[in-house]
Amino acid sequence: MFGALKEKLKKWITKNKEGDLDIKGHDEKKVDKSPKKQLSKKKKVKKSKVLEKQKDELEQSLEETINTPSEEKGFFIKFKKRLTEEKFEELFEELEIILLQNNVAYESVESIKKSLAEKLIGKNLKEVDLAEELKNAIESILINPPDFIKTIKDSLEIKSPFVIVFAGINGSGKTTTIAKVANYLQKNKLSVSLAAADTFRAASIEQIQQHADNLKIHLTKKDYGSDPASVGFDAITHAKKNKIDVVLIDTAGRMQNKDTLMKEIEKIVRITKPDMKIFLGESITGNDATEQAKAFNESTDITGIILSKSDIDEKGGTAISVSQATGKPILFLGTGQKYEDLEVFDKKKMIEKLGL
Ligand SMILES: Nc1nc2c(ncn2[C@@H]2O[C@H](COP(=O)(O)OP(=O)(O)OP(=O)(O)O)[C@@H](O)[C@H]2O)c(=O)[nH]1
Ligand SMILES: [Mg+2]
Repeated sequence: MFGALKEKLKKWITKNKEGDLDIKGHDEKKVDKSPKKQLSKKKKVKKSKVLEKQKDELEQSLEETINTPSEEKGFFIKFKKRLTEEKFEELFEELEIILLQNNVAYESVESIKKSLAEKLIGKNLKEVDLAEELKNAIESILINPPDFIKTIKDSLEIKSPFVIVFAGINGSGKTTTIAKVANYLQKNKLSVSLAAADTFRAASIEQIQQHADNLKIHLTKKDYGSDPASVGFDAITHAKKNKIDVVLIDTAGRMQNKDTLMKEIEKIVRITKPDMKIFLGESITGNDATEQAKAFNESTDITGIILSKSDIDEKGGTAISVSQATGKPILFLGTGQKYEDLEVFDKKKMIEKLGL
């Protein structure tokens, strides 16, 4: 994960951390070169404000130099190389492109920009830790999930079984992830059963039956075409009778913009009253996954997100933006096709993966 993004961020930091900025001349030259900026009246006003600010800074810098004991003065006057607002815009423009190209949603790019602006404008880049500031800016838009196992065990003290519905568009990894989650729950000493509530896609029941057999767990199923909500309901009845701790309900892949399909998931939720509603998104689909997560959240108020296929996602921006877009945490990352390839989401780990 983050292969491409990590490299680009590293280059951006290395390039800029030397703080080779001069508030005198350098900025102005760059501004004059841009014909777009010359044409824009608004920008001209902004520019004159910026130049005024630079002038103030220059004067302040000169004053500080004058007040500095002579032995501390160089032969030339040392200007303080502080990052102006305009220079920050220039510096961030490059980072913005890197982030957008790597699937970070625009909204999240704006948040990162705001955090960085607060930390960097007016500072000498040589005196700030650019990697640290970027790390903090990204970390601030991530959400750590609550402890998955503890949440379930706490709830089981009150009622049983604990019911989880998985939703997401076709091929996003729902069925595979359900098997991974079942395996994870078993490893944590919780009994599990599955519900084949995808009665729509050909071979979907055989696929989940295979996982149930491999993991030696019960699967509640009905014929293709039967009501998915009733499969979920039957699975809960079976779990109650057999004292099974957790029921995982598989659903059919549905497009988030197709009303009828969205309504179907709402019906499953209404009938089975799940304790958790998990949205499955494919990490590699970038902004599509983020938009789908938003739509599912608006429709069924999801508990959290699992991003599958993070092992083949070189960009990784979805993992950076999806929580901010929905206000919901990523619970797990899917990291491969084996049952063990499920990683609990952790902000710190994620930042480490980014190399920051
Ligand atoms: N590399 C990788 N592949 C994954 C991961 N999760 C799922 N897959 C693969 O993605 C494909 C689709 O997974 P499914 O679990 O069938 O997806 P689904 O959402 O149930 O699909 P539908 O039932 O058609 O809606 C399969 O080939 C899985 O092996 C993952 O974390 N990493
Ligand atoms: Mg499936």
